[in-house]
Amino acid sequence: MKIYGGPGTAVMAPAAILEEIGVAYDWVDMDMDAGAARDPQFLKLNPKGRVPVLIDGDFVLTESAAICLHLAERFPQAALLPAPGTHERARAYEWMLFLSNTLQPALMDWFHPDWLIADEARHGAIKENAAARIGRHLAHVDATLAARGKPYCLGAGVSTADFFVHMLARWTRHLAAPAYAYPAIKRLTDAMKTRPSVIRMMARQGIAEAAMA
Ligand SMILES: N[C@@H](CCC(=O)N[C@@H](CS)C(=O)NCC(=O)O)C(=O)O
Repeated sequence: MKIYGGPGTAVMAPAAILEEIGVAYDWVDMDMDAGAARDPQFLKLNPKGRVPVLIDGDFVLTESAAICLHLAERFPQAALLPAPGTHERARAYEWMLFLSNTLQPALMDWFHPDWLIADEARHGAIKENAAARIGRHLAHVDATLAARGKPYCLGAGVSTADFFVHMLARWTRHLAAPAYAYPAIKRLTDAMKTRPSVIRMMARQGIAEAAMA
């Protein structure tokens, strides 16, 4: 297995899941600021010009959430997803889809208003709008976790969704109201930060503990 990403990017969750499973993998550390995702060689792997990319033998897979789900299904012994066809499995999909198609894009709008509109004078308004959406989505995550009364998205056991929440929560650390301000999200991310897999992923990507907030 090989995974391409830049430290702290959307590779965090899949890489932590590789660590959790205990499978050996090569980490391809890309310099995102230098435009490594737009390098012609990399674009042959992922024409979308985004990380992460997983190489599983001769199989190439993109999209962070898809990689997490693929790894959980390929290595069922790690028990990162409930049994197929169950309501709990559907709940896992519900979490993964909400996180990746609602919260994650709002975060990308906050980080990259320039991807939406060139006029810098309007970037402040875009960020403000994105921050408001992020706040609503975090409040929803927090309320859902609190209502369940258990630390993880699906209850007592860790799943792919918890690795995703841990990753996206870190991305909010520079917002006025970061994810860690929400008690149930903080409980989840505190639990994730003590997992050896997450600690190994952070170390391998060179992400300092202090920067985790
Ligand atoms: N939908 C994709 C989005 C991934 C994405 O946006 N990755 C960012 C880093 S977090 C990226 O590759 N950006 C390219 C760049 O900054 O040039 C996924 O979830 O894998």
